[in-house]
Amino acid sequence: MDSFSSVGKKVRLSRILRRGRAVAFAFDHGVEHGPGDFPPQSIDPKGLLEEVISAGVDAVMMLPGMARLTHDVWAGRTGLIVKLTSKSNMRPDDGKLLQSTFGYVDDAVALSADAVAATVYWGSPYEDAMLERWFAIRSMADSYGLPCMQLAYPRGPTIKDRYSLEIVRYGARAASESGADIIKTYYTGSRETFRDVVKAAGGVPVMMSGGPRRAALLDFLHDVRSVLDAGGSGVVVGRNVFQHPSPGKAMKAVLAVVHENAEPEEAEELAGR
Ligand code: FBP
Repeated sequence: MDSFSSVGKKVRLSRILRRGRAVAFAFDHGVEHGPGDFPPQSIDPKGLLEEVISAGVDAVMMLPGMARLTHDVWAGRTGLIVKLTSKSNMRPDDGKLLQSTFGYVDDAVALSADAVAATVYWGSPYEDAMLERWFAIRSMADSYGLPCMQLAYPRGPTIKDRYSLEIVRYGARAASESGADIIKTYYTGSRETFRDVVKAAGGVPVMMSGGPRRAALLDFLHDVRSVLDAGGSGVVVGRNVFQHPSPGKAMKAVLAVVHENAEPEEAEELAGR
């Protein structure tokens, strides 16, 4: 018989991954990069969330404070992933390879989260501290039946190219061996290489991390298509949506690729309309 918490985890996961796929909106940049990341059309948190939620996004990922501020917009309309670690960009360089606690699993439960998320910088000089934090979150989340997403981001002095296949798949494998229920990681630049990342994760759903805004939305939609063709489960996207002149339309295009199997060109038309 399943335990209560494994049932809870399955049910919550199904609120985020629809038939095994999802588009989540990454919205923690106000801390990670600062408000300068948001162009004028995206600076108002509630207005931006209204656009992406109306477009049909499966879940929003944000820090506890932002979830509290905006609950009247997201409640009952989309999944909530509460991210429990972060860091500002104002830190000196040697501190940028560590994320701090930004809330607790209790806060996520209180906010009615469907999942929690935490970053691990694999290869960081602070890898040990980040793993302590990860396992504290993961074991508490397990007891509440809350799925745990790991932002598996290899970065540190030994890592020459954080987007290379060897490094990304190492991070993905390490994430699955550390008990992640969903892995969010960098795109390796091709369908073939991303397929190896998905294989290395051994069955844990792998979602692409959006990354800096691509020159054209169409380029980004092609990346998303390749991730799906490689067996990936979708995308957690921030800048490629909120830095687009029309975030709601960009989100609709991404959703069309992920959930309707639309070709990128066809989906892009939706963003232009
Ligand atoms: P994007 O789609 O904008 O890349 O968002 C994903 C994300 O992981 C955010 O959650 C986070 O704020 C940001 O990227 C961190 O980016 P980096 O550490 O590479 O500057």
